[in-house]
Amino acid sequence: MRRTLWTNPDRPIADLDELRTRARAVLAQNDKGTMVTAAPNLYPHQWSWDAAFVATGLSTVGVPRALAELDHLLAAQWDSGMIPHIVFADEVQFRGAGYFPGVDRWRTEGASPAGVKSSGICQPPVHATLVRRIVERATSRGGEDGRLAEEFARRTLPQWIRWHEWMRRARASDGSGLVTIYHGWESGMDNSPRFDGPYSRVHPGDLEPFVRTDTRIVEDASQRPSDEEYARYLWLVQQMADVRFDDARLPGAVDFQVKDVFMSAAFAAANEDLAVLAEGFGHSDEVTRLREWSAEFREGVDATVDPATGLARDRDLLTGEWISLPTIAGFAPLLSTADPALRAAQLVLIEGPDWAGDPRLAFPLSPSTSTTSPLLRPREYWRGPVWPVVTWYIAEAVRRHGDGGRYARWREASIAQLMEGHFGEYYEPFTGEPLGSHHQSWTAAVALEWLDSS
Ligand code: 9WN
Repeated sequence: MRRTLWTNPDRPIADLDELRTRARAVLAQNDKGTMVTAAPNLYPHQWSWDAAFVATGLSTVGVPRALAELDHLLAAQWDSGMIPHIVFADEVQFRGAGYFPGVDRWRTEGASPAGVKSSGICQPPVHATLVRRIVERATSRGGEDGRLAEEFARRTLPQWIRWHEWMRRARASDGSGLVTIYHGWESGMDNSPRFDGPYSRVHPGDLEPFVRTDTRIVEDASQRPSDEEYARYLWLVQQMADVRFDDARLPGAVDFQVKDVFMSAAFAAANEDLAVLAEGFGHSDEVTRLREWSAEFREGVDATVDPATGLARDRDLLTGEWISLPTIAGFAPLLSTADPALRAAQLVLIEGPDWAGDPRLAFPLSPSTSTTSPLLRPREYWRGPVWPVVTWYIAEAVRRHGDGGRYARWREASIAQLMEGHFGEYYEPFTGEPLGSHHQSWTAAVALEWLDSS
């Protein structure tokens, strides 16, 4: 039976026009001119994968501002080709708290481009997929928007290719078709139960003392990772900073090394999308290489599927063990697979009673951990809540593989979830309560995407 649905005591959204107006207002309010911060208070900087989703949302409003968002991110690209997971804004203050860990803790000076303040790790490479989306949207409109988007894609193509080259070289040169991450933050799904095993083997040594700021902003600490988890996060940052984020030294220096299946599937998809863009500009050598990578990672991801559960798996590189847990990352093949039987089986699973088809859910949308798993924690960050951005990203991949019907169903449910009006970072699956940050940029961005694609 469903629990009582959460209702906004202030002002829920009345209709789709208002949803659009309010989503635009969230992005406008979080826009600092050069970057749209990931959230007004909790995340007052630019995050890598957030920026890609934000840009596609912005492109429904105005193409030049969308492209500027990506240019800002690209200006932080390291010489190695890596795009850092955070580009820090200057002088951002919130209740005197700011974001922790800030740039000082990262010790990336000298590694980041001159004048840029960044972290030293990456996030999922969704960018090329969303650049393609922006270009397609803009060119279908034609006129100045189309010209600007094409010119942007042509100009930045070498940078996106360098980013992909870096990922293939620094994180997947073993030919496994799977990307290695050295920190849960790289996955974007920070404290997902997928990482509990690998994190249980991270034992912080002589850790610089720290004071968190996130729990001053999200006052219900149960919606955020624990202090113990944070100590591990910071220990890994310290280990990487100690070797100056040198790609060649990370394998010998870091206590967390995981083959991330969701990131790998995002990379497979993004290589195909970059190939399509490169093809448009006549870069035929690049097209061949990008399609080879796309196939390599597509196959890498398919090969992780656990026959017992039908879900894709991460692998702990330090123990060699598969991580077979029921999290949303298990649906990675929906982003990338070319195998119709695998796609069909995963679609049945994701709409089944352990996932979006659980009748107890407030909305028929997949939570970040299966509702029938003892690991589910419905309020805690990546351990259970529904993340609107993930819903849209998977739905968009499904639509692009030809399943407009499913896209439409998920669209309806996701819009219904967002009508409460806070643009939550994530949502309690059974009540629909918005949790974490409010006015989260990528949530507003995907609201605009849903509205732009009926
Ligand atoms: C650490 C900005 C980011 C998202 C991540 C999400 C969260 C940061 C944090 O916020 O991570 O990178 O401090 O918790 O997990 O996916 O990009 O929205």
